Amino acid sequence: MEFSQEQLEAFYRTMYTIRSFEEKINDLFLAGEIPGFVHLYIGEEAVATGVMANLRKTDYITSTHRGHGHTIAKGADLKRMMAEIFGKRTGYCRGKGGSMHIADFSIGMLGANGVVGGGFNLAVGAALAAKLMGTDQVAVCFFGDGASNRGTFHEGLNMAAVWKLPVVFVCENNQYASTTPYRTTTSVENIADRAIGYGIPGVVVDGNDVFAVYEAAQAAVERARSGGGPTLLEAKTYRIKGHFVGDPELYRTRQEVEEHLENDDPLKNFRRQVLAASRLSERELAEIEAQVREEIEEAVDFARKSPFPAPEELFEDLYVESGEAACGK
Ligand SMILES: Cc1ncc(C[n+]2csc(CCOP(=O)(O)OP(=O)(O)O)c2C)c(N)n1
Ligand SMILES: [Mg+2]
Repeated sequence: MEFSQEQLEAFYRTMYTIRSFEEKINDLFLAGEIPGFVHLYIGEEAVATGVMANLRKTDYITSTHRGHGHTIAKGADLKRMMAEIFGKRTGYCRGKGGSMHIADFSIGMLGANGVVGGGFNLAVGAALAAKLMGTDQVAVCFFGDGASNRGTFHEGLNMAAVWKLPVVFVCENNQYASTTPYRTTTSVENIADRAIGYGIPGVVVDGNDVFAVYEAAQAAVERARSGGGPTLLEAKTYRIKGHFVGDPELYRTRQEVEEHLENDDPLKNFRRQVLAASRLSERELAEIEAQVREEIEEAVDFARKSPFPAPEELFEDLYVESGEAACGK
């Protein structure tokens, strides 16, 4: 394991932050404190963590309806995220966007997206801008197995390949698109196999292993940054929770979920590996966990104490003025 102590701690801190932030969201949603709809990323933490550890603050990402993990790993403020999910005025979109619209342009986070497959052309556009302006920024597009069957996937990959744009397409294959197993809707064994059709590299990686994701993403990001063009990276992972909080999950058995929990939980995998290699101790891991839990409690407290937007703010921030962004100000 050639990772530094600092890197190992950072991996665990990010994965644990995503996990506990979302466990909290799950409980608060069930307690009726959170309005709207929430889709949890629990089980997929190694993907966002391993990819984002290769990015700079100025690099771009596009996200999905399941976007909390991407947003946290890109370095967003937990208080503003929590407040937005609560629908409060201090949130990223002043409480008018909720879970599926969190964006923070100041850290290159171009937005969660309620439109499945809505991120492809945003990422391609951001990468085109970077190329035209001669910066060495990279854009990473996160999307699901279901989104890979939308037309925007094919349009985005083709254009990025033809113009050799600095994009990394990261498919989070969590086995399901809502209630539908990906094998019943997808024409290929691996979504990464579709890269052949666009003349770009297609790579399959174990999405439950943060080290494997980090290494695969490193190669793809370097290739994009150095002018080599796009890569399609498929991270095989598993959605441990329902499609949304409240999903009755009639399309899979409890036994299937339990098996994945035992064998494929990225946090458990990480702990097993670092403890076996004596790289981090139980005590060091517990210290990180305690710090993270405190931060999350502070975020919940901040969100609870924040006001809701006033009715007269309803029509504010609907239109962008002078090129200024409405979200992520
Ligand atoms: C264009 C569009 N079609 C359908 C939906 C409804 N929908 C929301 S999530 C989802 C499944 C997406 O599956 P996948 O891309 O695998 O992402 P996952 O939920 O597994 O993370 C669907 C069909 C939508 N939001 N947008
Ligand atoms: Mg999916």
